[in-house]
Amino acid sequence: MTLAMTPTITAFERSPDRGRGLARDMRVRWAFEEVGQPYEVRLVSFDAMKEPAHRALHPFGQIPTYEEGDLVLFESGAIVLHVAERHAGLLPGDANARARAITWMFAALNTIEPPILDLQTTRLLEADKTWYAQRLTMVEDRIRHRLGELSGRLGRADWLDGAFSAGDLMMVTVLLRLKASGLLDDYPNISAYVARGEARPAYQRAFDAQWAVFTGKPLTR
Ligand code: GTB
Repeated sequence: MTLAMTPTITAFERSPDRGRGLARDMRVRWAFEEVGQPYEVRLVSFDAMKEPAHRALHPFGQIPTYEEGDLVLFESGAIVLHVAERHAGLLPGDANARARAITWMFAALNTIEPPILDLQTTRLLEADKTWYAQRLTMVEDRIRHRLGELSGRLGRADWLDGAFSAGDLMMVTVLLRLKASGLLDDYPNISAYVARGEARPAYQRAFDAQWAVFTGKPLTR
């Protein structure tokens, strides 16, 4: 039976972040851990991701992918939503609350993540341009603008809409990419929100699993 199958996802054989949880398999691993679904991971090299066998799973030659019987998915948001819809624990039972949690998933991916990706592209690929400093300021301002809005909505709440949901899972993984930049420091409620996500046992199990891929050994906490 399809539901009884153990899903397999793909992840970097050697992640550029050295296993620090920033690649997008992390959000899928975290979702599996939250709902208690065992999963397998097939590691792929950068070359293998561009080969026809992997492109048959992922048209853009990226990770993560998801395979469960004859179902193949790509896009981390779609995979997390699939996991959340099929297991209890990541989406509320009430139909309106469920729709709002899914809205937060989209907000994380479509509204908060794009300027964060712009920041990384700017730093990695545009540092030698004459306009680098202006571009950096512009992109950082856009991020601060969104963080201010998010901070205002979150207020003193623990999570974005009642109990922890797939919306929070997605938002925390997106915000984590900003942690090293220091940009979160001006928003204490967002920093605390991210820390609450990281403190969840399911997050820690997921983090440890992808850390072990890179280091070959478990993390000592
Ligand atoms: N929209 C897609 C999704 O959400 O699944 C984006 C998938 C994606 O960008 N995958 C990246 C990839 O496969 C890995 S996560 N890149 C290889 C390629 O495109 O050839 C992006 C990522 C990579 C590395 C770090 N890091 O080391 O800090 C963080 C995030």
